[in-house]
Amino acid sequence: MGRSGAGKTSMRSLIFSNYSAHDTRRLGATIDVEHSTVQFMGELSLNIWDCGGQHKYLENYLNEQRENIFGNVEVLIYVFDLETASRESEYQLYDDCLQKLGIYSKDAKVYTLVHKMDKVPDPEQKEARLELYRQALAKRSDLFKPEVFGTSIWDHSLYHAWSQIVHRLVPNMSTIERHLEKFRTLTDASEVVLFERATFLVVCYMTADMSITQSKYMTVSQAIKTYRNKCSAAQLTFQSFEIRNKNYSLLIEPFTKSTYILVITSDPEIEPAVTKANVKAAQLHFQDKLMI
Ligand SMILES: Nc1nc2c(ncn2[C@@H]2O[C@H](COP(=O)(O)OP(=O)(O)OP(=O)(O)O)[C@@H](O)[C@H]2O)c(=O)[nH]1
Ligand SMILES: [Mg+2]
Repeated sequence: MGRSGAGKTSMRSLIFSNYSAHDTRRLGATIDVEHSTVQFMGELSLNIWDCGGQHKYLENYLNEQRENIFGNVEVLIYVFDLETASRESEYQLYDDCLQKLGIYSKDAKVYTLVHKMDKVPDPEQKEARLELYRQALAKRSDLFKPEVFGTSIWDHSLYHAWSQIVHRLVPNMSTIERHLEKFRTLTDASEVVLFERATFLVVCYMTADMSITQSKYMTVSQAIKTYRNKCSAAQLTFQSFEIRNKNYSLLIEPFTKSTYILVITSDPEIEPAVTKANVKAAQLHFQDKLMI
């Protein structure tokens, strides 16, 4: 949800339909609501409602269609355009949406994305602008405690936000995390990451170094997705990826039906062939036992 031109269809197309950031310039305004269903992590079906943000549609969502639009919502993603002409009217619309959500889906989770952050190149100013939104939004939504992310289709910030969103939707996440950590320790890997196959969003990661944060892997998501699009434009298929130097070896391989795995080992004694054999050995376990 969000005003026309905020970037809703662009982000959906980047994450779920292999668009590049450049391709989004061709998108027209969304007419009414565009429904799509994507399979995610095996059994999970995501029903995405991309609600066109032109005034006439917004009026309709908040009035005649309110129960249809705001009923049975699991997650509402509200997209603010950083460059909006009138922040007050934007906040008003946001309040109206959350008020309807409070009536029809009070258990929904709300994420607010302050989008087009690339328009503010200076990192300090970026953070200051985001903080303004955080403070304003914290005052407004007492029923929902929205998480606020700064995003842009031009960098990995969009992958960061969407990975957080879908992470919460995968039902058996804690079991997957436990098994991944076991795999990591058994194979002496320093870092292991699972990516969803189609979107390349980070599903979960395990690392020996607790100071590593998820954003490190978002750059990998963005890079691989971009590289994979380039491969398919050249009618080639991306298979796997390997780097080896004196400090570490890194491997990205297809893993289960719905995931890719990234394994980093820092022990020079461990040959990449051994890591590959370990990945193969774990494949069936993750696929059959965890159904992913
Ligand atoms: N600079 C910049 N432009 C963006 C970004 N995301 C989207 N855009 C541009 O914003 C324009 C509008 O994007 P859309 O995705 O069609 O907007 P929308 O929210 O779906 O609009 P409606 O369908 O009318 O509600 C497009 O030209 C995109 O290329 C971003 O992160 N940064
Ligand atoms: Mg749209």
